[in-house]
Amino acid sequence: MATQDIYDAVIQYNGKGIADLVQAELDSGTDIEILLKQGLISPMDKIGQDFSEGELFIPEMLMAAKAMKKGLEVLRPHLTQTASKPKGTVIIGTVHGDLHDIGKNLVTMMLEGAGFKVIDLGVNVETKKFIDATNEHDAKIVGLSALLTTTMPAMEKTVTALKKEIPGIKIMVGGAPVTQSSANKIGAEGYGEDAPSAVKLAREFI
Ligand code: B1M
Repeated sequence: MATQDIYDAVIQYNGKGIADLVQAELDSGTDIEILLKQGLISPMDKIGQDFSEGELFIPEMLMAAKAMKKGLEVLRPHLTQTASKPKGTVIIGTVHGDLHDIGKNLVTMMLEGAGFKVIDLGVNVETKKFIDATNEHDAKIVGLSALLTTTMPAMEKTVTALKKEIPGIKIMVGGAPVTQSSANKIGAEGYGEDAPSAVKLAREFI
């Protein structure tokens, strides 16, 4: 199974070889979703597990993330290409205090592929920046990502402020520690378990 080679490249922090492996797998006709899940997302779970168990540390986690991102870049044109007219604007970012961006980048690519214009504010984004960007671009949807349990309060703070400042705004949230129930609790309109469900939600909002 060639997706196994991609998995191994991430686990072995092989940022140099991964682009060629992903390209070869694409050329062989493997479904992008399978390639993404088995080759690129699944090893990050293993990396996280090994980190929790003290078997590897931040530098290794960072190297794996870099390798994964290089693989994702090869998929970018395939995920973002769209023939449809812009469906609306989505403001997206990782909440304040949180530096994880791989999942958010993936959601961004898939939203673009589905025809949305996405303004990506990056990581560690303050509430005010979300509000200002939403007003500036007259966006109707905001997407918030959080990967740490410790940054979920920042997510709640941003949701509360956005709803107060911009009545009618639709907010979707996602990231490993976020659940449907926590999304409901903080007042977000939608919870995306993964990037395709974020796209589904954005379509429903429009
Ligand atoms: Co960090 N980290 N990390 N980390 N890291 C996790 C999240 C952790 C679970 C690892 C672990 O302990 N098992 C753990 C959090 C524990 C917790 O809070 N419960 C953790 C920790 C503790 C930390 C530090 C605190 C470590 C330290 O310093 N002691 C530190 C925090 C830094 C900070 O943010 N302030 C830290 C740092 C880092 C790196 C910088 C080294 C690196 C990030 C690099 C980068 O993003 N550029 C990193 C990494 C790589 C991880 C793991 C291993 C992988 C994350 C990832 O990219 N996954 C992660 C373990 C894990 O998640 N299993 C871990 C792949 C990605 C495609 O999945 O982001 O979940 P994900 O996105 C998915 C869905 O969640 C969803 O769709 C995506 C695609 O399907 N989704 C959305 C995400 N956002 C969405 C938004 C939506 C909808 C869906 O709508 C808007």
